[in-house]
Amino acid sequence: MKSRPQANGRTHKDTAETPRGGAASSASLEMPGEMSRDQMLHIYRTMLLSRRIDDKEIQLKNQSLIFFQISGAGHEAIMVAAGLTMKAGYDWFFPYYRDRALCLALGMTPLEMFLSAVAAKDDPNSGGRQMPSHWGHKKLNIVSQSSPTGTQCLHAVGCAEAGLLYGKLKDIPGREAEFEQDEVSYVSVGDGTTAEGEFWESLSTACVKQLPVIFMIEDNGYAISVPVEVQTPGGSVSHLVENYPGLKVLRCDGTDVLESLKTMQEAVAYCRARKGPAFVHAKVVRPYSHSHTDDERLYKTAAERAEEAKRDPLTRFAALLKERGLASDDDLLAIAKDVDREVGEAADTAVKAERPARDTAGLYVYSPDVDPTSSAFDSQLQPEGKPDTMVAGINRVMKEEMAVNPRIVMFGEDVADATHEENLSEVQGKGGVFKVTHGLQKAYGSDRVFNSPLAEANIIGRAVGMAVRGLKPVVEIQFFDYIWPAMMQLRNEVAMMRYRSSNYFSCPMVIRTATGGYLRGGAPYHSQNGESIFAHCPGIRVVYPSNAQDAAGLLRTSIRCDDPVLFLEHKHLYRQTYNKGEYPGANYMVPFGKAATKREGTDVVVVTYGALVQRSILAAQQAEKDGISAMVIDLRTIMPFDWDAIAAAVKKTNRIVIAHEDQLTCGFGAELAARVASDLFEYLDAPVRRVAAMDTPVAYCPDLEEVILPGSADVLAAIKDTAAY
Ligand SMILES: Cc1ncc(C[n+]2csc(CCOP(=O)(O)OP(=O)(O)O)c2C)c(N)n1
Ligand SMILES: [Mg+2]
Repeated sequence: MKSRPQANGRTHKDTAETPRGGAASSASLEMPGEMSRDQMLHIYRTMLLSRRIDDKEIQLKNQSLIFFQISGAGHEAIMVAAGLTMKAGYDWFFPYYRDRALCLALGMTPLEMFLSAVAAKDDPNSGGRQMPSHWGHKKLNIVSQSSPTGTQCLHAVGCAEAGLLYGKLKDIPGREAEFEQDEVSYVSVGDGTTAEGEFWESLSTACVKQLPVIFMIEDNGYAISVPVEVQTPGGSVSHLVENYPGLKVLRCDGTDVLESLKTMQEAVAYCRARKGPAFVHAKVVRPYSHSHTDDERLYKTAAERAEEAKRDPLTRFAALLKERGLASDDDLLAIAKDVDREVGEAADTAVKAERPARDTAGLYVYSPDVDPTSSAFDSQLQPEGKPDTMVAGINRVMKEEMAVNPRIVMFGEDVADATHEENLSEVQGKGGVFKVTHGLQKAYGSDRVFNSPLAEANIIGRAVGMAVRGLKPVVEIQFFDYIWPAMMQLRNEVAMMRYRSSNYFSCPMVIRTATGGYLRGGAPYHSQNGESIFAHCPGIRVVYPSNAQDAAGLLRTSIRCDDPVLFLEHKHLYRQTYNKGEYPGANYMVPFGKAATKREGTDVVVVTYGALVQRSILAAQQAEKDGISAMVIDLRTIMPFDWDAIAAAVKKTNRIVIAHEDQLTCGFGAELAARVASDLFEYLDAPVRRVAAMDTPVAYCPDLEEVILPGSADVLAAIKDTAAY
């Protein structure tokens, strides 16, 4: 196994020294009782460095030289212990904003922290895009941190799974460089964050799969002003998880350095030995209020605060060093002076550092390297066989792409043929509620195609953790109607990973989901559309095919491109005869943002996609009988959408109807109509018309469904009105 360089250029396997700004490295760390004086003083120095960086940041904030401050004060002992027992650039880290001392111990420098605080161009955390104390460092394996509490838990689980998968998936070229045999994933949360569902989802999967994840709970007793008993029944989260199978539950006073070290060594050893996940419940304090905008005197009494102050890890450790004769007051003063010098120099440098150029604001929403709208993704049809359904085309593309790309992993609810593999010799296999993934587990095994728990955030969050490590998750959300538990992951993690980390991290994946109505009985919760909601999330591509060949070509582009893609599969279109097609070939791709002209016409253009394509074609045929020549354009992808095709059609016909299945208000048609009105006003001879569903849920009764969803007759009426205007 290759050992990767640390931030300081050395490797973990050959260094016994301290990364700059950090303490003794894990390689040289003794059991707490046997540590040398130097090691003890290094630990003290790292803790003090962390505190003094916070102090300096508070000063800079008061001078309006930085724009946000949140401290790691009170958490330093357990954080240094975690940093010293784990290995930067070897283990994986999903910290939260209190983990400054962890990052220092791992090798992040004070300058790198101040560069983040001032929003400098060369900030390795985010290039000035994410708040300070939201850690990210490519070389150290600290994965870019967002702000929603708890989302990171599922990433750590997916990351740990990725490590194990790299160990098993022998066909992945160069996989040896992607993992370490005994690597561990670390994730930390506060006591309040343990109330989030994603925390529990991650714990479940870590235990189900016995993953090497360390869950670090930094319990300072408060979530801003809300005390722990509001979050946790009984007030102790570690008590609640004691019966989780395989989970090593450890508790410590996280303000006590030696106890913290001992606890972390036990946790890390357990995970390295592949015994399962570990849970460290560390009791800490929070002397600086929640953040610079909070004043804890508003909700904590003076007595409570005085009591907490006694547990300040820095004063405690200083006292211990003196008690053991390891340091005098003068020694500690000398360390403090040296720390202040280092902090002062780093802050001065950062304040003068270059900021990102204004014209870079739009960079890294999508991959700067792979452009799925380019001609590289435009290939010729090589049709073969008899016309087949959309579901068959999608299934075949996945089968072929999994053969070509051994990094693809597939999971979701019911996507496997059978979780009980031994049944597969006797049964046909499930392969999805719509059979879209049928046969893939049989073909590629249970490591690459498997069932997830019934938890949508779990699916997407784990996929993030895998994707940042270079696996390619192609996951399924069973019904679009149930995508909402994953919305936090989709909007705030999947969509933003690349942007917020300034392209240091990305999480390309494909999220397939069954959408749409016209099922006669789909009702409010099996009929939903909502592409406009995701078109409003910069960072995600939104694809919506209407026929078998496009679905195949667009899915291949989705898998081969380097961005997250929401791939909307219309349930009603899965098995229609009118949209069948011959299989378009094993390399067929359709570029994003390239519409298809389904019908030529000169009087009016219908711009549409999804299930409204066929309905619009029928309407156009009908209009022809009345002497109206209607053109029909299928957008095929919503984000990006083919503005050039729309503009050319409007310039030609001077009249436009926009037709989609989703509700009218704030549907994607609203965006298109606004754009046409603003950019093409002088070409229009009639108002822009929209055809869409009523602004209601889709009712179960087929008669009501027919009224609610737009049909051919609605499109025809709009064509006629527009043509006659
Ligand atoms: C999902 C979400 N909800 C609310 C917030 C606002 N918020 C930020 S930190 C915080 C409290 C977190 O408390 P805890 O987990 O105990 O961590 P601590 O700050 O005490 O270390 C809240 C409510 C957020 N960032 N994310
Ligand atoms: Mg807390």
